[in-house]
Order: sequence, then structure tokens, then C-alpha cells
Amino acid sequence: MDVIQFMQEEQRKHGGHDIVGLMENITAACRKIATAVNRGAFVGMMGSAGSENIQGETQKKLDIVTNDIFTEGNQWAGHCAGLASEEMDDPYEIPNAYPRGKYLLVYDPLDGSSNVDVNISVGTIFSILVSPNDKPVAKDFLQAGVKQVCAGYALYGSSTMLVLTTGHGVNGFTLDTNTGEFVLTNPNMMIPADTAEFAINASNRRFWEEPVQRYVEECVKGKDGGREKNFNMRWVASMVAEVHRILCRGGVFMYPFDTKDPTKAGKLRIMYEANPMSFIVEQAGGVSSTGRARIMELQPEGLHQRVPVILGSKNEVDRIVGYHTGK
Ligand code: AHM
Ligand code: MG
Repeated sequence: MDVIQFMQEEQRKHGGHDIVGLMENITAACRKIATAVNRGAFVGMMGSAGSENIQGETQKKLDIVTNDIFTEGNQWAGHCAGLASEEMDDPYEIPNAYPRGKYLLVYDPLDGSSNVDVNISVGTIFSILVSPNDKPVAKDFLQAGVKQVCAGYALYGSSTMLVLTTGHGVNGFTLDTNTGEFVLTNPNMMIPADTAEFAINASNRRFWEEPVQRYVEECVKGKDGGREKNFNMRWVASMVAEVHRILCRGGVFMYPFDTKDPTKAGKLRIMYEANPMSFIVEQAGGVSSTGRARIMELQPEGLHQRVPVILGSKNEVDRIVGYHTGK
């Protein structure tokens, strides 16, 4: 079954917000991004664009191209009141030439883009909120993750997949490049509660707080330490790929608080990385926390605000949260 038919049926079954039209635009944009990522080397789209985004990160050409694809593809149909992206300093106003709708669409058009030049999986992350205003301003976007109507990601890997939730579980669709359809291939994705796999950028080890130091040390020691099993480790440096692996076979992903740069609470951004991924992970039976609080309950204070992220298999994330809170 194609994702649009699936969304239509889900809406009929559960009611709630009608986002079928918006999903048509989002899936079309993701298909175009898949092609751009796939064909980048033929059309001079690889490498750095020589510019920086608001977060001081060097933009890749594909960061800009994919941001344009996602923005243009979602501005014209009358579903959105406003758009906001990792790659744009401020919210994007829907041009007056187009009707405005009721939704806010927040996105990271090309997550993991440091990987594009080395042909490792990247993705697009998006989150849909309801706008409190016809002409939203920045503060209208600052809604807690629990308010999300839908969250999803596209993964541009060995196949292109779309994984999403509207609060009724998590479903995965694979792009059939012959028909252009995203076909339901992974219904009701669930994260196993237990795992023997963790993911963290260990080069930051000396900057971690004690609870994360303790957890990782125990995993590394495995049966020779206090744990009942040995652990394996993975780090792709594409959050979309890490979350997808965790949805498929369990695991823990951490980009925790660290003291590397005291001005930053973490690396990942709450609005278009942590919140949508948290919604998906929770809907698949997992847990998502800063270590001290449920991410989706935090009140965001800025569009590009960063947050520590610890998510994945319930029993392991609960353990890490316990190390932080002493419970
Ligand atoms: P990006 O949105 O600029 O690509 O940054 C986010 C990415 C995540 O996908 C990934 O988990 C993390 O940055 C990797 O960071 P690091 O290079 O520090 O390991
Ligand atoms: Mg990102």
C-alpha cells in the first residue's frame, strides 16, 4: 500500500488532523531529494558551498539544494502557515501568491550531511505542528514535542525509506523507484526493550558527564564488568541512520550533554531533530530523554535550540536516566 493511501485510511480510522495533502507534498519533496543525493556527483552538487548556516556549520551544496527542494515543494499548496528549517536563520514566510494553511512544517532537509561526500546514508527529518496564527512568527513554532501532529524521516540509504508517525504507531515505507510509490514495507515498527548495542561519538568521551561515562564504561566492560552481556558499538554520524537501525533491531543512541563547548547544551536541535525522532521512538515503544527529562515535554526557547539526546530501547535508556537522576 502506498503511503498516501495509508495516511488517508489512518485518518478515516482515527480522525484528527487531515494531513494527507501535506504528506503528498512532503513525499514528493523527499523523492526529489533522493534523486538529488543520488545524482549529486553528476551535476556538481557534491562538496562545500563555502557558506555557513546560523549555527556556524559549513553548508554543503546539497544542504542548500535540498533545503530549496523541501521549501519550494511545501509552500504552494495551501497546507502550511509557515516553514522553518535547520538551514534558514528565521522562519520562512509563505509568499502572498499562495494560500496559507494551518500547519507549521519544521525540517532538517539533509541530516548527516557530513556524510554525503563519502556515500554514507543521510536523511530528511520533519515535524508537523498546528499554527496558532495565519501568519506565524518565530515564537509560534516554539511548541513542545508532545504537540506534534506528525513526525517522520526519509532515509537515503541502500534504498530510500520513509518512516512516520501520527501518534498511532510507526510505519515504514520503501520507495519503489519504478513506480515512484512509497510502499508500506515495515508496518508497526517496534523497538525491542532490551539491546546489546549502543551508539555514541566516543571522541567526545573526556567531555561527558559522569552518568554517561559510567554507562559507556559498563557497556565496554560487558560481562567482565557489572553487566550480564557484552555490547557492540556503532556510530554512523547520521542520526537518521542510527534511529532507523534502532527501530529495526534495537539499540541506544546518545548525543548527550558535554562540556566541549559550554555555550551548547548538546549538538542536536530540538525542533527538527530531537522532537520528531523522540515522537517516532516513543511511538515504537522506546524512550527519549535528555538524561534528566522527557525531551518531548521541554518548552523550546529557540528555533535552533540544542538539546542532549539519549534515545532507544526502553530498558537501557531507563538505566541511563537512572544514572543521571540517582533513581
Ligand atoms: P547535521 O544536521 O548538521 O548533519 O548534524 C547532525 C548530525 C547527526 O545526524 C549526527 O548524529 C551527528 O550530527 C554527528 O555528529 P558528529 O560528527 O559530532 O559525530
Ligand atoms: Mg541534522
